[in-house]
Amino acid sequence: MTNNESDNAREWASQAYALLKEKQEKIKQEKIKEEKIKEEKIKEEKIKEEQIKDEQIKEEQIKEEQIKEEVYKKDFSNVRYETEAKLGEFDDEFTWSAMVLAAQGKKVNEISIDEIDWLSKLRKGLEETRKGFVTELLDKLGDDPLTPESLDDLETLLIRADVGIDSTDKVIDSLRKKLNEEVVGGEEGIKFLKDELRAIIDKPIKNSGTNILIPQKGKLNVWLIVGVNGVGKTTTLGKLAYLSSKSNYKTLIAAADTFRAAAVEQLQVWGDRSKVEVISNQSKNADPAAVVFDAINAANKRNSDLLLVDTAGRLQTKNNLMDELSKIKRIIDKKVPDAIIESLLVLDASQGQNGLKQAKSFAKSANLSGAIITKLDGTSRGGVSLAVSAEVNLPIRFIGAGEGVKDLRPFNSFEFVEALLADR
Ligand SMILES: Nc1nc2c(ncn2[C@@H]2O[C@H](COP(=O)(O)OP(=O)(O)OP(=O)(O)O)[C@@H](O)[C@H]2O)c(=O)[nH]1
Ligand SMILES: [Mg+2]
Repeated sequence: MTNNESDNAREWASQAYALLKEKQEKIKQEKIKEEKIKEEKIKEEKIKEEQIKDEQIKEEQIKEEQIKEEVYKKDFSNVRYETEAKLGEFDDEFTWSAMVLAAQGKKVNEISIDEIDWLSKLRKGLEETRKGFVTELLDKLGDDPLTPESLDDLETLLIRADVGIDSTDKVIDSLRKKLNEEVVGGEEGIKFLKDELRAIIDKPIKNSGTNILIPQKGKLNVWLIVGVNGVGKTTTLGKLAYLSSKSNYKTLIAAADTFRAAAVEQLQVWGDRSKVEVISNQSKNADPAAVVFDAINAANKRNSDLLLVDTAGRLQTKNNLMDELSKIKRIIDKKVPDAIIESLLVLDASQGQNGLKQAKSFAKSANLSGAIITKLDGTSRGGVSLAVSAEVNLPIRFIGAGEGVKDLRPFNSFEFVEALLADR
């Protein structure tokens, strides 16, 4: 190759190299471009997928809300749907509730809106009872020292408020004794009265050895909810299911009222509300004891802490009702001999002395272990709670003051008496 030829070849090669390099660079750029487009596409797809998911979740939530709303409407149009308690005004009611909590040793940072809400409800619920008893009492007593005549007035008022003859006698005797020993001012008289009333209610509670009824861990607790028809058994059971599942006890409901047609659906609504399973037997004239049998099997399988049993309030005859209860108890004893059974009598406070009669007759044959007072709201007969303690010797375990799911609380004699005599 001549020099000239060689120069030409190098020039050509260098041009070819430059071209190839350019080509390679182009391809590289195109690849980068392609990669970028791919990445963008993947990103877009991901965003789309997430949007679809979000929409699906939203739709499901809306559906769930609709189902809840329908279930609620089905049978309980009169029952308020559960809402979180809200802090109301800073008023007398709040101050009173906070003071009642403080008097029981609660610290400022331990008070909850739920507790304040309940105490307001209790105070409002006992308003009618108070009107017919305390307001008049305070008018009569005034701020003057107690006299034998004012004691006579107090006696009449207590009896009128369905406190019962035994408990009234007890309170009046103690006051008379105190009056014989010293001068008792109006304010002091009220304080003494509160102590006496509390002692009456606390006596059966203390005798039972259990201050507050809660399910014992590690065993199956079976609470039979009994009482005559219409007193609020099913509603109370629903509220108990809510309280207990909220307190993390594994809870189950047995629909053993097979007498009333709609009883199972009514319970199912409460079960849905508190997310508690209801064991039932839909067939006509199912045997209540058989439902309890199934429920105990389910409770054992699920390792439940508490089985709440709804029972019938009315059967063909009263004897049938008592026989049914004994049969249910026998089944429980046989299947789970170490179960802790509580037979809780539900009493409608507005039935006053009639309720007391029911309590006495049930106590004789149904081996009761406690009472639940319902419908304290809007009755003037809240005093009957005292008669149940004094005359039937039953510890009051819960009280209900309304139809909402949160309108039932463990019974607290201090709060009850403070609410009963709330004007002072
Ligand atoms: N105001 C008020 N109403 C209540 C309360 N507890 C129950 N009720 C209402 O009393 C009515 C009867 O309640 P249920 O729970 O069905 O009574 P029950 O004892 O199960 O009735 P039967 O199954 O027919 O024997 C319902 O309308 C309840 O909403 C309460 O504490 N306050
Ligand atoms: Mg019922």
